[in-house]
Amino acid sequence: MHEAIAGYPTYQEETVTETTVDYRPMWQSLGLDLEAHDMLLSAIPALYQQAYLTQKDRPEGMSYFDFVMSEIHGLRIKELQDHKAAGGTVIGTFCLYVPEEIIRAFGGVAVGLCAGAEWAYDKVEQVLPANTCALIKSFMGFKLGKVCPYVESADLIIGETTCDGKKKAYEIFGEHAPLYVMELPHMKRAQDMVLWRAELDRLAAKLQEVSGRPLEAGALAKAIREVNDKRRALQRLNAARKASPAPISGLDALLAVQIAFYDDVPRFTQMVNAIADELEARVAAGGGVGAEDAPRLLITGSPMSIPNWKLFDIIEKAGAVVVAEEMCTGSRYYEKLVPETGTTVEEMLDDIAAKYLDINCACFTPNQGRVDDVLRLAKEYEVDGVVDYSLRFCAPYTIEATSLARAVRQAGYPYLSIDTDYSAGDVGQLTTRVEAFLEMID
Ligand code: BJ8
Repeated sequence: MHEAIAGYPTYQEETVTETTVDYRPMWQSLGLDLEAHDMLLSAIPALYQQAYLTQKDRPEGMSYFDFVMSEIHGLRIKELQDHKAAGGTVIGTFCLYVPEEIIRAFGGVAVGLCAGAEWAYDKVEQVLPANTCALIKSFMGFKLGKVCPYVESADLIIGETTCDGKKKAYEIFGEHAPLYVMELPHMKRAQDMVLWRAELDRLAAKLQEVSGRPLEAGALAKAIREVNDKRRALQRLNAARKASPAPISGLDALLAVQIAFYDDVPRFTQMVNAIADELEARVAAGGGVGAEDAPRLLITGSPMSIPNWKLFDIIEKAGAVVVAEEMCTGSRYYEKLVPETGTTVEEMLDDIAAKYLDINCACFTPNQGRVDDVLRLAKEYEVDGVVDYSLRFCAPYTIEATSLARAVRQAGYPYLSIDTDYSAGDVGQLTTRVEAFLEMID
């Protein structure tokens, strides 16, 4: 059991199936379809149990994330309602390019809304082509099916012009929710930075309108520090994974980043630092997860949102350990920090603009930075192979797989390309492919 954390109840080793508070009135007041929501909530514990609670040698600190998962639609949503009642805002996002620091500086709580499960596809396919990527269909399904209390809590949802699928889906999504779209350039030249920097001013003006507050330098500096602290904690946790044996599974490391998108920032930072302490002690003692000679893999590609644990689960149940992720639910999220030297709002927005445009998403062209990052991480984490994961029908990542595969193979690493969605229908086939890949590595 962990020490009590300021502002959060002490908790026991609870499981994801235990609920002590009746949240139904809250869900009803948010307009959820309670019957459909019950079905969703009854499915997640089984998935979590199968993927997470069957793992051996988990760090003790992961019990915090077990608890957070058990309260994903409960206590955290209650906290968001309390925050709103106290005059704050809840701002939904779908992409790494939306700066959380600016949202926080306006008294907002940023919550990631990308979803990792198939939901209400019957409704979704009335408005989107069936051959749309699972991430887009999923967020649309959670909205149309009225099962996401995060979407329904949001005062504003911020979209962005990344891939064509998202961009066009937002036009439909915006008919159902308060949506604002940022224009993200697709190149990184000087003129693109000018456009992007102006977009941050537009975003600030929009958030000022929604929150009723001005943007103050002190609040922005504090938000930059807090979000940097969160990223630094994740850097520590992930640096420990360079050790062999790895002190934490890829599944658990993935969960930490997935939860980073919606948990309370200072509390999350504190708990991740506690896990990092534990991992560093484990490494010093030579302890770890998986077999001594387990193949070490790097995964790169499309983001994986809760509860999309499918590929990690298959890989780790097949005997390998994922030690690094070049993904938005991975290193792209925590590797780079905003400088803490800015003193004026203008300087800080310049720094934020530069940090965010430096993310290497396949929506950009050219995108050599992603290749460089994959090769650098492969070397730093001493991996035995690279798995390139694309969501089916995602043109940016599936097309970029060609040049990435060439670079990875030229650098001497075995490479496996996986193209899948959120369904369980291909688990058997993926398992066979992963096992064959691991045999080849051996
Ligand atoms: S910064 S990866 S979060 S855009 S998988 S919806 S690209 S068709 S998610 Fe992403 Fe931001 Fe980039 Fe990250 Fe389109 Fe592809 Fe679907 Fe995607």
